[in-house]
Amino acid sequence: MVCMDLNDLRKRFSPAKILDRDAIDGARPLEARSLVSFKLIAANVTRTFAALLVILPILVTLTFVYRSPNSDRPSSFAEARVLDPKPPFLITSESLGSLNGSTQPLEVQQPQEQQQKEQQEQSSVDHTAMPDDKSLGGLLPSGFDEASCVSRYQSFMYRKASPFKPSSYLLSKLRNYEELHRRCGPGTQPYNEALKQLKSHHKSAAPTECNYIVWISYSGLGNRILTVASAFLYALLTNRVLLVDPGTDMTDLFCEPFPSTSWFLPGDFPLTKQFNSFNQKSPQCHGYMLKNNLLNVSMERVPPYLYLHLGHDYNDHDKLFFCDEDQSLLGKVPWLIMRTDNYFVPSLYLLPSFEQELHNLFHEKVTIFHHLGRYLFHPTNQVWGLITRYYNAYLARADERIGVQIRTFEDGRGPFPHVQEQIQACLFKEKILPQVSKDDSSISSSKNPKSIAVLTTSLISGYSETMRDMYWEHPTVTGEVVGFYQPSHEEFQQSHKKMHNRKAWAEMYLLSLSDKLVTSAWSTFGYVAQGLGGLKPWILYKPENKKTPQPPCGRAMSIEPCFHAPPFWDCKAKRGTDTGKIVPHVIHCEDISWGLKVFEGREEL
Ligand SMILES: Nc1nc2c(ncn2[C@@H]2O[C@H](COP(=O)(O)OP(=O)(O)OP(=O)(O)O)[C@@H](O)[C@H]2O)c(=O)[nH]1
Ligand SMILES: [Mg+2]
Repeated sequence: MVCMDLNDLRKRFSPAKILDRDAIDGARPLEARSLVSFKLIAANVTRTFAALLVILPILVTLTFVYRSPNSDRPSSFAEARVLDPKPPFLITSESLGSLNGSTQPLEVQQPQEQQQKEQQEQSSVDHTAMPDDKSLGGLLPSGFDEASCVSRYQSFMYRKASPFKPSSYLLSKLRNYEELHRRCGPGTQPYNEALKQLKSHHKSAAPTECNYIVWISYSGLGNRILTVASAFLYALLTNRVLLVDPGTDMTDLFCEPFPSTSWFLPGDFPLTKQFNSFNQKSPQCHGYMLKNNLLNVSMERVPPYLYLHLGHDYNDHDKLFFCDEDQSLLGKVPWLIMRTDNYFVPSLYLLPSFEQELHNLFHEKVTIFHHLGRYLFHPTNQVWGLITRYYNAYLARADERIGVQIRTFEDGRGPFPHVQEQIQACLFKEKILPQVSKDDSSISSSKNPKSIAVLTTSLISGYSETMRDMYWEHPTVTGEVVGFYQPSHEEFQQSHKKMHNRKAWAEMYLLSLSDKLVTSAWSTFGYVAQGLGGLKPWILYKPENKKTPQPPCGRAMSIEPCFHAPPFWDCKAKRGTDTGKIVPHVIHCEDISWGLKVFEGREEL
């Protein structure tokens, strides 16, 4: 294992330049909010005037005024605000349409018939000309029934517009992939043909029209989101079709991402029963076969399927997956069955055969999970209900939203005083929150002080409660008011429970809607939030020996997740090497010195 001193790494980058980047991360919320307000208000105004035109002729005059060149439609956020006294960004049940924790439209009573009709009309709109913001810059395809997955086309109302635009090459690659998935997905003739190979028990595969990568559901939810994204990128790079094992809860959490087909592995897939027993000693395991000379790169005849063991405990033979020679062998195998709990994307960059394509797909290298995550992961209506109800109730009205994700890997439950101290030290030192004043008698003169909503997520409630009490008991030195909100405290991981996982997903998503984000080292839960949000978080470093780390936190170098268990192998020279030093844009992570992450390069700072 190659370790690297993080201080060495940090010293290489200038803090002054980091500040410039802060400005980019923090600059969007007003723009996004004004856009939402503008859209909702514009829609309301249009409807109201249409009705008034029929009923009251006198309003014709007003209509003229409205249509006069100077008062055409509200052209800016400021103007829109005047028309709508409601806080900007507050999404009403009307605008949410059929969202009610169910995939069915809301039951609408007689007097609301008109409203229902409008909703139906809205959901049958042809999206071929979807506006850029609604389609997330063209990432999202058209052709979905909106009501079945409300989050897909409503996420833009809650998110800041991404500062990163997907490349046109990525967009065309996604559209081609969707076509491939439609042609080869479950139930199609090529799929049935490929299945025959699995059922035939022949030792070697005949070429198939379509090849597949099957993702086995494994590990905590944060890890699963990262590994599905990794497997999808691998599918894009190798022209395979990604099929997702639904496990116990994947269909309850995520909508279908590809139109007119399914990414879920059908229930009768012949290998599903073996998923649990696949391991590094399975006769079909890629690493096992290499180790026992049952497979070699010059082989013409390959098995119909291979099991890829890419979990954190994988061995040197399993790791040969990350070598070009092995990729050319794997390319001939119709079915690859993958189990991983790691975001392995950074190491794909180190394969010469993938490198150029990755550059073409992602001009901004750090946006891989950001774009693929926004493209793939749409909360189901049940989870979207959890997200939007919480957002509208507690976060929508704040002037600034801060996300703080607290995950400890200590023995025992906590709260731990050294972690409490660390959180506070980080928030103050980095000026994420204002200090509290010792002078309790000082009263803010403003009737409407700036409000900051802090969304905390943690398995326990203690940390958030202490901070909340502190900001209630003392004024801030700036006069700002600070509220703390924590949606759940599940006490411990309970992955077998539906509502537990729904809440975990909702909380990752809510964190991603923050203006600024603080995450915990080592946590994939935090990586998902930062990646979806396009936020460079402050990372709370992992405490050692129950002591508050110094410094308590540091700014991440990029929004990309960290690959916790990368290989350290030079495939060409066939010897160990530090894979964090091969290309400038794949370096060691801030929170795990032996991990790898994608980084833009010096210019990013
Ligand atoms: N609701 C909620 N659940 C959490 C929180 N932190 C951890 N969990 C639960 O614990 C699981 C932890 O697994 P991951 O999602 O992979 O997150 P992680 O921080 O990388 O943790 P490990 O995988 O256990 O190392 C989550 O999926 C949740 O089930 C939290 O803040 N809120
Ligand atoms: Mg994890």
